[in-house]
Amino acid sequence: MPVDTIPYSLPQREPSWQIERGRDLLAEMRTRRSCRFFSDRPVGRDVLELALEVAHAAPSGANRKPWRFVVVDDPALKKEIRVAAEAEERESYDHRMPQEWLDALEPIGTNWEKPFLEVAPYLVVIFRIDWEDFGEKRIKNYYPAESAGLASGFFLTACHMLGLATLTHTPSPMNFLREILQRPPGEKPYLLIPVGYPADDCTVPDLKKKPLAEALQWNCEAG
Ligand code: IYR
Repeated sequence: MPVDTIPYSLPQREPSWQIERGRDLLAEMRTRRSCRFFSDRPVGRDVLELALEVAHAAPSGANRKPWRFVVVDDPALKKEIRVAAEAEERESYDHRMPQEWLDALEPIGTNWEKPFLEVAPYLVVIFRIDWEDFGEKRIKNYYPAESAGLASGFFLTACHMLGLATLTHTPSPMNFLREILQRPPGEKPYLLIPVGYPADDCTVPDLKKKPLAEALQWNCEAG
C-alpha cells in the first residue's frame, strides 16, 4: 500500500553554529546528576507536562509509543510506593545483591532507604507496554524496552533543560508498581523517576566519569 508522505527538512546550520551549540549543550548536560535529596518545593503541572510531551516525542518501535507515564503526586500514594519500594530494596541490599554489586554501588553510597520517594513533588513511573488487549484482540508492541528507554532519555534531558532534578530509580523487582498503580499485565514498570528541585543541602557523590575516548570507536580501530 502506498504510504502518505509529507516533506521533511531541517534548518541549514553552519558548522560554527553547530560547534557553539554543541559545546553549550555538552556543558549543560554535563551538569546533570542523579539527585537523591529533593526539596518539597512544588513544580507546576504545566511544566511537568511539557517535559512529558518531550518524552512522548521520542521515536518508538513501529511508531506505537509503547509507554505509559504515570505521574504520582498524591502524598498517600507516594508513601505507599515508598513503603513497598523500601521493602524490596531492603531484601535486595540484605540478601539478593551479590557482594560484587554492593561493591560497585559503594562509591554512590546508596542503601535501602528511599525518603526521596515521599519528598519529591512528583514520581513519574514509566511503564513499557509489551501488549494491549482491545476486546478479544491482543496487540503486541515492538521494541518496547528500547522505546521506553528512548522516552526516558528524552524526559531526563527535558527535565534537566527546564531546571528540574531527576533520579533514575529502579527498585527491584518493580512489579509492586503495576499493582499499586493498577496497570494491566501487559504494562511492565520500566523506571521510577522522582522529579523536583534539589534540597538546599543536597550533595552528590564526587564521581570520576569515564572519558568518551573509552566509549568511542571509529570504524574498526579497536584501541
Ligand atoms: N535499585 C537499588 C540499587 C541500585 C542499583 C544501581 I545499578 C544503581 O546505579 C543505583 C542503585 C537502589 O536504587 O538503591
